[in-house]
Amino acid sequence: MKMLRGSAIVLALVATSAWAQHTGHHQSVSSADLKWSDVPSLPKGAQIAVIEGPMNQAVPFTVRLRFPANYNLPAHTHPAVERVTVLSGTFNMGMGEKFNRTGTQAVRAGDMMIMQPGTVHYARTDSETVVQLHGTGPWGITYLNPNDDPRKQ
Ligand SMILES: [Cu+2]
Repeated sequence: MKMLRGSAIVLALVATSAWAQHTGHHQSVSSADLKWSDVPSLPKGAQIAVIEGPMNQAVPFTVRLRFPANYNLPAHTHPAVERVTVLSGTFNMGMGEKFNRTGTQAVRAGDMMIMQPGTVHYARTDSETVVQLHGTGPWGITYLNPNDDPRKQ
C-alpha cells in the first residue's frame, strides 16, 4: 500500500482508538491487543473480540470467537451470510436441525466455510478453537429450539 509519510503516523493513532467501529481507515490489528469478552447470545464459555463492526448494524464486521474444549453450539441460523475461517483448533460443523456428534465436518486451522442466511447448522469443539467471522451486518443468531438461547435463560 502506498502511503504518504506524515499520514502513516496519524492513521496508526486513529486505528488504535477506532477498533470496533467502522471508520474506513487503515487498521492494523495485533492479536495480542484483542479485547475478549463473554458473548450473551452464545452458550457459556465462548468469548468474542470485535475487530470491526458493530455487528448489529449494516456495516462490514470482523470478529473472533474463542470456544473452550468440548463446547457445544446448538442448531441455529443467522440472518446474514456466515463466513467462518478457523484460526486455531478444529471447529466441527454439522448441517441440519438435529445435533449429531458424529455428523460434523472438521473445519481445521486455515480452512473456511461460507453459509447462506437461514442455513440451519450446529458446531462443537474437542479442543480450544478460535474462529474468525467476517461479513456484513446486521448479524444475529436464532436458535431452532428457543430453550437453547442463553439470552432467555
Ligand atoms: Cu453459526
